[in-house]
Amino acid sequence: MSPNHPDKYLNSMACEWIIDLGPGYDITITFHKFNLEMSDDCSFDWLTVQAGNTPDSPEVAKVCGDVLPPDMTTRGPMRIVFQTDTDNEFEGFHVTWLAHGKD
Ligand SMILES: [Ca+2]
Repeated sequence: MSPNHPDKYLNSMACEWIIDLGPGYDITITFHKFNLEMSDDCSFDWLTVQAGNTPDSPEVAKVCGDVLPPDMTTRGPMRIVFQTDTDNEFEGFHVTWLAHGKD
């Protein structure tokens, strides 16, 4: 969940979540609520999902606005980053995750 959800998130935040159960697991996230400041290139407030556990991991998606994103799955660990700019706060997001063994 974004900080303060379901109340508004704060300005100038950078949050990171790493879901890492080791290489034997895939991770799927499901969005239940999603409302971030909208911009064409998601440069104001945004959430990114990366396949891996480091800042250099490949990006799966970068999302903003108020359209509920689809489920997303990574093979192995997932890194989620939420960043906001200096004005216009919204209610943020609520995400749950599941791990699946590869067997
Ligand atoms: Ca903002």
